[in-house]
Amino acid sequence: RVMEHELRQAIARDEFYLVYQPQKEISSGKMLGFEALIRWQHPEHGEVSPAMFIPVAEDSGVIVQIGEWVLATACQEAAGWKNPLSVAVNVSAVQLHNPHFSRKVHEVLVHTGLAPGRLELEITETALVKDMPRALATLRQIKALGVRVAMDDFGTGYSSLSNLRAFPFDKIKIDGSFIKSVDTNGQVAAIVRAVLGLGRGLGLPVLAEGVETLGELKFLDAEDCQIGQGFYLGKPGPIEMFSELTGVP
Ligand code: G
Ligand code: G
Ligand code: MN
Ligand code: NA
Repeated sequence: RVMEHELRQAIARDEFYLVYQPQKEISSGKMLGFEALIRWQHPEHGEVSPAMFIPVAEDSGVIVQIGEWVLATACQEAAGWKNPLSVAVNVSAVQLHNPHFSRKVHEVLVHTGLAPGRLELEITETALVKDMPRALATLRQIKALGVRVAMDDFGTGYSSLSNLRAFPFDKIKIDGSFIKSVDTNGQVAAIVRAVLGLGRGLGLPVLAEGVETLGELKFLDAEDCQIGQGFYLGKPGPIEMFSELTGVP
C-alpha cells in the first residue's frame, strides 16, 4: 500500500512532528503537563490526521517505529523544559505487545536523561486485551522504571472495570464522549460521578478529556475531578506556544 510505504519514509524525511496539549489541575488551573500528539506534514497532501494514518500504521506494524520516534522525541523535548512538567505519550496495542517495548522505554530515558517520573504512557483498554498476561508483564516492567501508566479513553472499551482491577494503572482518563454536555445531561453526569467515585475508591486520580466549555469545567470542579484536558483548557499546539512554562525556544 502506498500509505504504508510513505509512513516508513516519513520518519527518515522528518515529516512527523509533535504538538502538545495542556493537562491542568482543575481546582487551581495549574499546568501539570502535556499530552504529546503526532502530526504528519505530507509533502503533497499537506496535514494528514493521525485518525487516518495511525490505524494504517498499526495494521502494517510501522507503528512500532513511529511510536519509538514519538517516545524519543517527546522525552528529548521534555528533558529540555525549564519546568519539570510531565509528558504523556500514547502507546498503541502493537507497541505494547512488542517484546522490546519496555527496554526501549528504558533506553530512551537513559539517552534523554528525562526523569522517569515525568513520563506517563497512555494505554487504551483495547491495547490490553490481545494478550493480557504479556500486557500485564510489560506494564509491570514499565512501572518498575518509575514511569506512570494512564488508562486512556476510559469507558469505551469492552470491560473497563475488570481491566482496572487486572492492570496496575496510575490514572484514569475519562473519554471525552462522557464529558460533552456533562453539565446539562443527567445521564452522562451520573456516569461521570460514578467514575469519579471509582477513582476515589481506588486511589487513582481521574483526568477528564475533551473539556470544551466553562460549564463542563465547573461541573467537574464541583465533583472534585482532579485533572482536565480539552479545547477549553488549551488546544494542542507547537511547544513554542507554551514557552512561558517550558522556556522553549
Ligand atoms: O490529535 P488527534 O485528536 O487528531 O488524534 C487522533 C487520534 O490519534 C487519537 O485517538 C489519538 O489518541 C491518536 N494519536 C495521536 N498521537 C498519537 C501517537 O503519538 N501515537 C498513537 N498511537 N496515537 C496517537
Ligand atoms: O484518544 P486520545 O485521548 O489520545 O485523543 C486525543 C485527541 O483528542 C487529540 O487528537 C486531540 O486533538 C483531541 N482533543 C483534545 N481536546 C479535545 C476537545 O476538547 N474536544 C475534542 N472534540 N477533541 C479534543
Ligand atoms: Mn491519549
Ligand atoms: Na483519549
